Amino acid sequence: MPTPEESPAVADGGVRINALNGAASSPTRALSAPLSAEISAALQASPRGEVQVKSVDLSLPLLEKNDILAERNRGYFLGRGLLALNIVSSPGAGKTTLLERTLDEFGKEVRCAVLVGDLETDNDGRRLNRPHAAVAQITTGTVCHLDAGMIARAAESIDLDGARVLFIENVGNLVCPASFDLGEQIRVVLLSTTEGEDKPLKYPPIFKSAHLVLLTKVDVADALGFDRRVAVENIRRIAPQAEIIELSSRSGEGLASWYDYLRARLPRRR
Ligand SMILES: Nc1nc2c(ncn2[C@@H]2O[C@H](COP(=O)(O)OP(=O)(O)OP(=O)(O)O)[C@@H](O)[C@H]2O)c(=O)[nH]1
Ligand SMILES: [Mg+2]
Repeated sequence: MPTPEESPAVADGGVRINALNGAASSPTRALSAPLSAEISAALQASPRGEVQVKSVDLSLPLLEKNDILAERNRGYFLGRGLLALNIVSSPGAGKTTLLERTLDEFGKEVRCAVLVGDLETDNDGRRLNRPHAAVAQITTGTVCHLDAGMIARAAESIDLDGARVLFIENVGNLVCPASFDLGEQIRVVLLSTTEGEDKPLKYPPIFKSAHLVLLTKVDVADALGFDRRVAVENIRRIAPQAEIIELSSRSGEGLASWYDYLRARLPRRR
């Protein structure tokens, strides 16, 4: 039996983090260190876990604990020159398949790391395990989304040196992840042809929060009678702010545009 110190998995309230590849040699606790005494005390005193961070005349919004941790993550990622993407979709829309192919192609040119969340199993973490990319699996137990605290601990568990892109594959769910900022710079929402053209209309919050919408599995659109034009119209109606790329991880259609999108957003090297 490994002692808790030897075990790569970190348990906390049912959430487990397992660095499958590229484990950090000495986790720094740079991200998951306790919040300042002042903020912790204010969060504890607040029945809804909120803190008013500044003076009234600035009318700053109330920040919830997740937002505070997400801002810390964002600063950390930016400070390291890392492009962090939060990849969300309903179950089975093709997140892991896209990341597998992205690691095999784009990942050979630009060093990437992956954090992947699921309620149970490390199947996706294993699928994404490559010698050239650090990967950690987060199993959330009953929680239907990742949060900024989980990301902080998982990011510390792997060696991010040299990485320029951090892909975060969220738990497959089109509702819960919408309200949890992870500290990403880019939120990517997948809509697959197997789900139907109307999903942006039925689940608007997640699409409204997207920087990029990927219409996936276009190789089977015709066979399914899926109307790509209608789907794109629905996305534009709900999420006019988002860029849209139509792609297939199977045929390779559209992947060059996805890689160009990533390349164009890489932070400058420090
Ligand atoms: N035809 C086709 N099938 C695809 C494509 N991408 C993924 N699939 C299939 O869709 C199924 C689900 O793909 P995953 O990549 O596991 O989906 P996911 O979004 O990671 O699923 P969860 O992590 O469970 O939410 C698998 O059977 C894939 O082979 C694609 O571009 N075309
Ligand atoms: Mg997956």
